[in-house]
Amino acid sequence: MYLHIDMDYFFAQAEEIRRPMAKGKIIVVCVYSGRTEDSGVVSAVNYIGREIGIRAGMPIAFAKKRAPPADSVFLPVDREYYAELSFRIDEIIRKRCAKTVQASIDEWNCEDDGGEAKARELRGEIKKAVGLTCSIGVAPSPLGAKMAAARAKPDGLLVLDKEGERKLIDCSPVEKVPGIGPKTAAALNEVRVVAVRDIRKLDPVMLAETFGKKSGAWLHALGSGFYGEGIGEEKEQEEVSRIGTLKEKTRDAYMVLAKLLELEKDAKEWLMEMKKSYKTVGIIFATEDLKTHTKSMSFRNPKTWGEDITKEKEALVKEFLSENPLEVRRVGIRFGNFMDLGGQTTLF
Ligand code: DCP
Ligand code: CA
Repeated sequence: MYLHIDMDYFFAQAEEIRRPMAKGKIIVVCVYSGRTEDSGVVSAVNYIGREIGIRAGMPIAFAKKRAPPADSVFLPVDREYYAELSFRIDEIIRKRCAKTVQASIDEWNCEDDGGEAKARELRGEIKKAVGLTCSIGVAPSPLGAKMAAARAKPDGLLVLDKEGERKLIDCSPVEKVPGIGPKTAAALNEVRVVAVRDIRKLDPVMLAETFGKKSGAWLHALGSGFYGEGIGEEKEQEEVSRIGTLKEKTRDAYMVLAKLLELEKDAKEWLMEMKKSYKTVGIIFATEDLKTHTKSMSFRNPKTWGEDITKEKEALVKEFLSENPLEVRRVGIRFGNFMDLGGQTTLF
């Protein structure tokens, strides 16, 4: 059996438990861009907030229009705190499930014979040790488990046997299936495929022609009730980046480079801790029109965190400024294409 564990309204619940006063209020966790007081987007919202239509991804100003000020709390994201909670939850799960893959900051996939009893134990232990609720799906396939967890939300548990899993997936609208993106869903809707079971009437050759061989075959299998197995391997982090907002919009290369130096120090600390060297460096620019651009370059030989890359950064910044006439609002630095020190490439 597979278990899928998904924390409920994770960032917002994390804020709730360290602010007992906010219990019962609408909690909106925000990524402030710093441009004006309310510019930025909603990152997470609790279920009371969702009842009045506040959603992740929505501009903060929209959310404020819906939320009565006396009953709501708007907070900035505190990623380190959430990462710390995530780490503690990860430990609890790994102690009880040998085969575990963390799928995101607040989701885990496990292969475990404990089924329902194991899921109850996990929900209890996580609540007791960390104070957070989660929802768990248990099913014969990883996809079924994930969809069962979504159905069980919030603070729920749904256990499916083969037949229950088939029913849930068959009846699900295609856009609700993890792995089917909005474009694929729209294309399927166009040929009157609304629920997963409708995919069965499509010709597999046509599916392969429209969506490519791999996705076409996957869709055909999905429609026919084959959901695949295995929770895969854990992915290594492939890059590290740090992004920050400039004190003011600027086109001054030295203002940009000063901010980059600060961000670079932080990113390089991570490289040092993880004992990685890198072969590519990229500079990210967010211009006043809210577009993001990246300039990057690769080194023939891997660089360690101790090596100076001032010249390269300067060249990238100047190149960008000469090509783009707009002012820069935010900048970032990204290191990628890692090698473990010792020369072994960790990727590919
Ligand atoms: N997140 C974000 N921006 C998004 C979506 C999510 O910053 N557009 C962050 C905040 C979420 C966390 O990732 O708390 C986990 O994402 P989920 O999609 O699992 O959403 P929640 O945990 O908030 O809610 P749910 O109870 O529906 O799982
Ligand atoms: Ca979640």
